[in-house]
Amino acid sequence: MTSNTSSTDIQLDIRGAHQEIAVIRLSRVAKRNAVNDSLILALRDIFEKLPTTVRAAVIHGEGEHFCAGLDLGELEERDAGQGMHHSRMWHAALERVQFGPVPVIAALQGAVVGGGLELASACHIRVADETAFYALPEGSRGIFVGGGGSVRIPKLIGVARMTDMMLTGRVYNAQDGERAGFAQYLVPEGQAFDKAMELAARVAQNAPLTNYALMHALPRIAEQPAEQGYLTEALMAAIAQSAPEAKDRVRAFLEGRAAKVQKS
Ligand code: 1HE
Repeated sequence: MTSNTSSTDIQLDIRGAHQEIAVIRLSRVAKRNAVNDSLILALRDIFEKLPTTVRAAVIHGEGEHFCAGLDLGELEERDAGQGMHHSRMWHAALERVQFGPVPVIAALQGAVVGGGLELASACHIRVADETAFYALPEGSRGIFVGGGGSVRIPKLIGVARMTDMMLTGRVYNAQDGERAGFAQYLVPEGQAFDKAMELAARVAQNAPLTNYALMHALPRIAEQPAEQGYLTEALMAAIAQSAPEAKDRVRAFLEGRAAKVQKS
């Protein structure tokens, strides 16, 4: 199934026996999946209109690179107001990714740079293969991040590392990137997509309210003062526990019908 959007540079496939996994592919190989305006708007549209059967999403890039960031070829002479609205357009799209209906897993290879890193940072899980590398070339291009990177990237790697990357043009390879916190999983070359699909299948089995709490409550609780955070947590816990599905799952464990936690 191809997405019903105005860009042919991004595709949506719905997979799984119950149509529960959305696979979103950046498909602009000739430009290393650089993101132009129509592509960012199409990404937003996809997340706004995901079928209700979908329980998890995987986003990946065609070819050797995940995404080369903003399409610099379309960086027009913008005045301050236009520049602000362009950045806000990215914010709106990546908000739909982060705070959309389902958890999103990014499969990363090759360049994960600039706006590509901002996109990856809006996802909930990042799986990188050994070819992945991370950079913020905005620093050397005389610009600044504009796709939410200054909010999301420090949450992954810290303000100090991001400052260093932008001041010095430092590039993290896949191993150092995983240690720094860019990706939660590091897999051999060519295996990021399969691993992301495996994780998506697992995520799709969770109770939807649990996934909702992790996507929508956890990041907000983490930003609240502790006393407010504890209250939000208690409310979210009570709502999740009260769902019939939660009761069924707990009963299944108590009756020996559910998997135990296994040592990895
Ligand atoms: C592009 C872009 C792009 C490639 N915009 N056209 N991002 C950057 O500063 C990263 C710029 N790109 C690169 O550093 C490299 O292209 C890569 C490391 C990603 C890949 O290298 P390589 O050797 O595989 O490909 P290439 O030969 O450099 O690029 C192939 C073509 O893609 C070439 O065009 P062609 O017409 O000569 O074939 C490149 O010009 C084109 N291309 N990347 C436009 N980004 C919300 S604000 C976010 C702000 C930012 O993201 S700034 C960071 C932008």
